[in-house]
Amino acid sequence: MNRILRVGAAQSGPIQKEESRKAVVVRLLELMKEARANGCDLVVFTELALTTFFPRYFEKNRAQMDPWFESEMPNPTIQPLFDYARKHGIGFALGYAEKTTAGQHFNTSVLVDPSGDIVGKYRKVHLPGHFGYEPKRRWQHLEKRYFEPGDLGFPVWRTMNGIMGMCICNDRRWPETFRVMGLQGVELVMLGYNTPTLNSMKEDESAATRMHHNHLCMQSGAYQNACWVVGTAKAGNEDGFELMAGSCIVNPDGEIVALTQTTQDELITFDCDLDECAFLKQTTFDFAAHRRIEHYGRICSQTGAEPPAE
Ligand code: CDT
Repeated sequence: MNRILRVGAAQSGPIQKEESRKAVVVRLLELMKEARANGCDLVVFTELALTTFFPRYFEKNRAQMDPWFESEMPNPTIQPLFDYARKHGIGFALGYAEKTTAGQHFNTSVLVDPSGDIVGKYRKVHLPGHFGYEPKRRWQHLEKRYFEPGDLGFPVWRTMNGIMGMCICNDRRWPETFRVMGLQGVELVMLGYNTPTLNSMKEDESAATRMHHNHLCMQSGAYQNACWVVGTAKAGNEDGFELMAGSCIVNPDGEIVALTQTTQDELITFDCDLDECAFLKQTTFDFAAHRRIEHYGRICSQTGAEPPAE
């Protein structure tokens, strides 16, 4: 059986604060239509794909932020995306802000299969930023205020002829994210990101260095776990704040094989052969043969660095 999956990374350009979910879904549908015209089997949308990146706004009363969240998925506004996917047999991954019936808030992504069913859900584990207002920052990044850390771990799912995983934005910077999925045989990891072009705390860090970090972690995650990685940005100027683009598809050798060229809504595609994961999984990264877990205890017993005494 051929396991070539034509994958689209559907980058979003900026979404302004006033832009309605309905208007955003029209944009996402346009990308989905382009993906269909290009023969895609699977489309990866970005993190918090339905709204502006609202964690940049400080709100003392956090309940006031609830309008940014979805309490159902799908819901009538988002349904057209599910309907289109089902009608044309295209799977997709979509990031959104989730409010549960118990009142919990997560930064979430769902994986929808080509029959339009949600087959996977992931809740962002590594929440960057801070909880309170921090005037020393050039802008705020309040994910720790508005979300709880994900409670689902890093599951993978057998669907679309492969083993699929998801993570979200800051998760890509942590090798543990990819390794936990690698240990479940993951073949394709999908992620969306909203990453400021510059550093709010370090004025002399260049946009090029930050783009290097962006790609470095996805390329190393792909290579070290012998899997495809699809990283989809929300890019451009939201409300005066620049988000980087650089959406890409990375092969299991860690090479970027498709890359966006703009900071707007833009689709890139690639035929990802899931069988290409096998060689590295069976040789250099044959985990069963080569990993030395007797030396990895600190990874799971210690959070912060503990340098030796001076
Ligand atoms: N959305 C997200 O996770 N963004 C972070 C930027 C953090 S800056 C405080 C990222 O790692 O790209």
